[in-house]
Amino acid sequence: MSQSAFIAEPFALPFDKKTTALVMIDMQRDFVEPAGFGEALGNDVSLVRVAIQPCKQVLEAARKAGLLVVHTREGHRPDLTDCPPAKLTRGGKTFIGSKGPMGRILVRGEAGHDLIPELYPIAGEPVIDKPGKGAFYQTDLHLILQNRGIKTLIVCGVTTEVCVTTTVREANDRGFECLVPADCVGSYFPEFQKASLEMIKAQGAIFGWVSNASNVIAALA
Ligand code: TIU
Repeated sequence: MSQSAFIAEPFALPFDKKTTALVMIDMQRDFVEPAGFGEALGNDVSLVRVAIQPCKQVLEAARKAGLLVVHTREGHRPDLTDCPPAKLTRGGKTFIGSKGPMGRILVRGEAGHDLIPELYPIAGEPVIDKPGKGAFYQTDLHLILQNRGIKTLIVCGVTTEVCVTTTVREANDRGFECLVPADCVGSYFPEFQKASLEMIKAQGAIFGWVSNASNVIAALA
């Protein structure tokens, strides 16, 4: 047994490397680089870019420790048939599917939809294409985790209050224990970042644990 524990709040989280996976949420050019969906919505992407280096360090530690690594991408079919009409128009404007400097926004196969080079998947790491905010909705993520006997998830990525916590809340309902390293998740809104992290660990870890990159790296070493 390789049972160990992550230093975390509100208390330490025991884990086994064999049953732990790293889930990297939507670290796509459309959210993290200028001129993508994030910026089209009126956000400053520099606020989420601070998570890139800590994510890279955790990704490298997870690979070295032999963890299952899963990446997700939010996006849609080129004909947008999988995009709900209510999602197509935000703030009265149409962004998804429209042409931007990195191709059609949030459309699969376009440059902006791709994962950022700093965190690019390597062979053997599943990439989950998801049409929604949560990584389980209309995807085979649960099946992939279940087939590998995964019990614990380290969840990183963007944005903290949207796709990260939607995924963590549902993962908790599905029986997974979720650890969120605070410096490995990013938000365009500092106040949402703070509140989202507090919500996860409140009430005795109501739907997860919060830690940081250095604690995760130390526990995986
Ligand atoms: N807008 C925003 O904060 N996030 C998203 O639209 N998607 C993800 O969080 N990936």
